[in-house]
Amino acid sequence: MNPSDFPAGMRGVPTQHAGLTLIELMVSITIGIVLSLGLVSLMVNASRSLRAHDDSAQMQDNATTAMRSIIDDLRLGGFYGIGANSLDVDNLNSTYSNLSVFTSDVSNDCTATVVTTRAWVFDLQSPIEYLGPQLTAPSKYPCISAANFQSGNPVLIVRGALNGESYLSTSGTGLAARLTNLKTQLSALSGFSTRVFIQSVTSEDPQTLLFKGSQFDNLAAANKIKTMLASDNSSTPAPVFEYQTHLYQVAPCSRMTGSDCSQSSDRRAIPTLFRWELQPGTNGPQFVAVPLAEGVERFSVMFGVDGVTFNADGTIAAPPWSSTPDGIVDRFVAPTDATIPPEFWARVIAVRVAVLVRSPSIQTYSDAGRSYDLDDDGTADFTCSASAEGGTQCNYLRRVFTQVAMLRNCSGRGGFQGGTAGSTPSVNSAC
Ligand SMILES: [Ca+2]
Ligand SMILES: [Ca+2]
Repeated sequence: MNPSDFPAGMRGVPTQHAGLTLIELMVSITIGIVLSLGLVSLMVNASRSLRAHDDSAQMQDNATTAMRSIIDDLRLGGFYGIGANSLDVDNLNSTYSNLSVFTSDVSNDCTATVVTTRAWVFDLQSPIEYLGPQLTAPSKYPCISAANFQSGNPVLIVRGALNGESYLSTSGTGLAARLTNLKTQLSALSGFSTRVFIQSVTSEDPQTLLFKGSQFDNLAAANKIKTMLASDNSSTPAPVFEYQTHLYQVAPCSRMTGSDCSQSSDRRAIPTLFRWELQPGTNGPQFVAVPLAEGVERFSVMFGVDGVTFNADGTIAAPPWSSTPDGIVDRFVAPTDATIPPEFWARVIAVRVAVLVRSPSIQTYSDAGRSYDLDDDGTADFTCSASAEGGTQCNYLRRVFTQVAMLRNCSGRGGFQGGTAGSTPSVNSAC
């Protein structure tokens, strides 16, 4: 038979169906699995790296917020208006005794035992209070409960016209019209009646006036609102500033409820830098804790002093000091003395703030046993302990951020006024 005798489909090369052998099948499945694993691993890595990147950016943001707030406040610490003498204050020294001295008006005053004659938040003679550098518990400040305090941190308090915004009335003719205009500006602020304002001028005695918004009309009627120098314009009220007291502390959680900082559904167990501040309250201002920067585990404030004498062990020598300030920082210190002489603050011209920030989320990375040095003295200020926080304590990214700033405030110009209440403050006439 010729091949042409076969039907068309049966002609030529014998037919074989090209299927996969078992070996080929196994090889292709293996390749497929390897490729899939590679892809999954790539995606996981990309996701991890994205999260680490997000965390890193958030850490930077939190560090910047923390350092900027502290430095800005220290720059304005002790600034009470355009006058110079904060030691004699209307409303506080009973010079004008028919007005409240605020001792009973402040909610949660964080009263410290050093102040007996006035609300602690109005201790104008102490523009800065510092307790540190690494406290176990801030028992001096009863508003901070032990549960709400992350040990190993200092407490920093700054007082003054801290937002720096002034209210000045020059429109209208005559004092009465300008006072009306001033009141209009101030009363536009929410909670005006229980906000606290400060005003000071060198031409009056006492130079400084501290008042609640609700007292404005009575003070104006009694001719107690400070006016500018007579040679300038006695019919112009002196600029008014909002008075603030800020207290910085680190808490183990991002939200405080009462005295409890333990973790619950609405509270994150992430260390957070809090700033207590005066807010309008019911009868007067209330001192409340506001979360400022999450992830801040430790902060350190070192004061750059000029012309302070130290003992051999590094403690501050008893004043008076023989060294003369020359405008150049001699050294940065974080005093451990419970009582810092008031003269010390008059010699602070710079500040070095450092924060140890941890990432918001848990990472695969572990820094168990790694140490962090905030004040750059070669001694660890924080070492990660793997056993803490259910064993997750070391699974965070951590970084120390540092910023140094000169203080162009009263101190930078030659001396803070003030000191601790009851002591003789160091007042520099150039300030
Ligand atoms: Ca010096
Ligand atoms: Ca250290």
